[in-house]
Amino acid sequence: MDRPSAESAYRRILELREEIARHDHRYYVLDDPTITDAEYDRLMQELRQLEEAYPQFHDDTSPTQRVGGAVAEGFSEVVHAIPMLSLDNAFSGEELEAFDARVRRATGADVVEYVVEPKIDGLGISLTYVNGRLSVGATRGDGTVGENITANLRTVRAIPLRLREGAPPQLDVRGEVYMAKEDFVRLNQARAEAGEPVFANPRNAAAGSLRQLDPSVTAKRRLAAFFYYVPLPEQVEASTHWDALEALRALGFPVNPLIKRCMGIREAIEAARQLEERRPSLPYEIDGMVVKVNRLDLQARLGFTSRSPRWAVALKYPAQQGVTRIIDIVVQVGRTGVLTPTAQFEPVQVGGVTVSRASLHNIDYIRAKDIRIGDRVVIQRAGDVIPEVVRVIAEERDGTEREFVMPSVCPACNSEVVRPEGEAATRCVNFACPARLREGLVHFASRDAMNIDGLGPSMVERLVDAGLVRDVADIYYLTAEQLTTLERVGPRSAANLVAAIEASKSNPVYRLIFALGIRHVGENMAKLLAKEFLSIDRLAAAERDELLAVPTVGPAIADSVVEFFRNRQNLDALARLRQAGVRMADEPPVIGAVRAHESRFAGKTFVFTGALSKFKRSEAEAIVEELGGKASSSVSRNTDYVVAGADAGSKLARARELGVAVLTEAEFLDMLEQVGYHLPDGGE
Ligand code: 0OX
Repeated sequence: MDRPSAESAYRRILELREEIARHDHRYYVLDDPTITDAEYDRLMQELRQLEEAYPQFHDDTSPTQRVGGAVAEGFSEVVHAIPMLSLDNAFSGEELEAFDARVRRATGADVVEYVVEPKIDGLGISLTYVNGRLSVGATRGDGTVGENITANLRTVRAIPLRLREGAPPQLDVRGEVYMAKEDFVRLNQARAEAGEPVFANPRNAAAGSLRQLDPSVTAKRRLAAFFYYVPLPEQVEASTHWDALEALRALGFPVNPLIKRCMGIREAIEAARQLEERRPSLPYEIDGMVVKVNRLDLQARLGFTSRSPRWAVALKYPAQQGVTRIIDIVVQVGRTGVLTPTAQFEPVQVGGVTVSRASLHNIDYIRAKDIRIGDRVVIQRAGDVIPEVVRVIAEERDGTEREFVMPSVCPACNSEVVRPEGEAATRCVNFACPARLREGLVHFASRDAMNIDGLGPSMVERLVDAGLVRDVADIYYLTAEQLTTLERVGPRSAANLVAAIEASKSNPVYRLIFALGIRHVGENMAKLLAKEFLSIDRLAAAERDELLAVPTVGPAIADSVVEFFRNRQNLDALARLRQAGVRMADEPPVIGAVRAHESRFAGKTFVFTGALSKFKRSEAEAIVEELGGKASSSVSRNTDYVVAGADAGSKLARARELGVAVLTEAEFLDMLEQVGYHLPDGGE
C-alpha cells in the first residue's frame, strides 16, 4: 500500500484510538467484549504502525501508550488539593446503628438514604483529568501528599486515558486499584517458579506493582480498578453520591456493580450482610463494606473530622485469623523441580474453613519469619482462599522447636538439588524425578495444554506407579489393554482415554509448546512462539538471538527455550511424540492448489456486514484469514472490500461514502471459487 498522506493517516489514527478505547472499555470495564482478541490485536498493530510512521501524532492518551514508557528515577510528589481521608471503622450492626443515630441527630433527618459499597482491599488512588484526558494519577501517601504514579496508572487498562462524551473541563476522581485473586495466585506462582520473593496478599501485590519505577513491569501485571468518590461533586453536577457514581460510569470509569442504595440503616445492614455472603465468590478481595450518606447536601452538613468524613463509615470484617501449631514442614516437588516447603498445622478453623497446611514458599521466607517446626503461629486466610503464616508466637517457644533444613537431596528421587546464585528457589535437577514427572504429566494433559480428558492427577499417579509412563511421549504408546490392568479402569474408560489421547495428536502446535512445560513459557508465550516459528523444529533450531528478536521474549525465556531443546531426554521424547503422530507443525494453510500468500486475498482487508446465508460472519472472516487476508469490524479508507449481506446498514453506507468496493455474498463466493476455495460439503 502507498504511504497515506499525513492528513489521512492522522484521521485513521484518531479513528483507531477511539475504536480501541471503546473495546478496552467493553472488555475491562463492562466485561462484555464485542470483538475477538485477534481483531483487537490487528487494530492495535495498525495503530502502532501508523504512530511509528508518523511520530508527530504521538499522544500520551493513545491506547498504545499502555505498555509503559521510560524508567523513572523516583516518584515526584503530588499535593492533594482535597486531602484523601480515611474511613472511620465499625465492627458490628450496633456500631452502624450508632453511626446512623449520629447522622440523624446532626441532620435532623428521620430516615437517611445510604449507599452500601463493597470495600475493595487495594490501593487508594486519586486521578485528575483535564479536558477529558488523564493528566495526573497519585497514591494516597499520607493523605495530603502522595506519589505521582501517572506513568504506572496509564498501564491499567480499566483506567480510562480519555473520558467519554460530556467530560467536564476538570475532574478529580478517587478509587482503588486492586489485583484479582486469580491473577494474584498466578503472579505468585510465576514468582516462586522464578525464584523471586512472593507477595503476601493481593493488596501487597497491587501496591508493589504500582510502585515500580519501570512502568513496563506494571503493564505486565494484571491490575484492575473501581472508582467510588468525586470529591468535588459539582464537577459532575450531582446532588447525590449515587448520581456521582452514575456519572462516573457514564464517563467510562469502572464502578462496582454491587453498590446498592438503601433507605434507612436497617436496609443498609441487611445489604451489607448479603454482600458478606457473596464475599467468598467475588473475584477480588474485600475487607468490609462502606456505608455512605447518599444526599450530598446532608454530607455537606455533616462535614469532616480531621481524619475522616462524618457521612461515611467502614463496616470491617473481623480478621480471618487463627492460632495453631506447625506439626511439620514437608517438601513438595513441582513440575519444574522447585522444592516447596509446606507447613502442616494442627487443623484449625479460620473464617469457617479448616486450615491444615500452608505454603512457606522457600527457605528465605522461612528464615525471614524465623519459622520453626513446633512453633505456635498466627495464620490467616489471605486471598480468602490461600492460608499463610502471619507470624510466629516466639514468646510461647519452649525450646523443643526445631529449625527447618532444606534437604540437600530431592525427597522424591534422592538426587542432588541446587540453588542457583541469587535465586530463592531450590530445585531438583533430575529430569527423571518421579515427582517432577507426575506434575509434568498432569500439566501436559491439562485442559489448556494437550487437553486429554481422563488423564488427571489420579490417573497419572497410577500410570507412573505401574511404570507404564516414564515421559510425556509414553502417553501416546498406551494401549487399552495396558490401561485395563490398572485399578478402577474398565474397558469403557480405557477406550475413552485412548480416544482422548488420539484426538490430542492433532492439537495446534501452541498447545504442545505449552504442554512441554518449558520454564517461563506460559500459554500466551506458547501461542506467540507458535505463530512466530510455526513448527517445533524451527523453534528447536532457533538461536538465542532469534528468540530475543521476538517482541516480549526476554533473556530468561530465550535461555530456557534454548536449554530445553538442548536436553537429550527432551529431544528423545519429542522424537517419539513425532513418531506417534503428534502434530509438530502449523503449516501455512494450503487451500486447493493455492497457498495463502499467493492468493488475491493476500493483504486485503475485508469487512462483513449484514446477514450472510452461506456462513456465519466469523466463518467468513476465518476463511479470509486462511487465504492471507485480513478481516476487520469497521470500515475505513484501508478497507479493500465490504461484503454486504441482507439488511446491511451503516457499514454499507460508510463504504459507499468512502468509495470502498462493495461485494454481494454471491460475488464473494465467486472470488473464493476463483482461488480454488470450495465451501465444505453441506454448505450448499
Ligand atoms: C473502598 C472504598 C474506599 C470517600 C471518602 C472517604 C473514603 N476501598 O472500596 N473509600 C471509599 O470512600 C472514600 N469508598 C470505598 N468504596
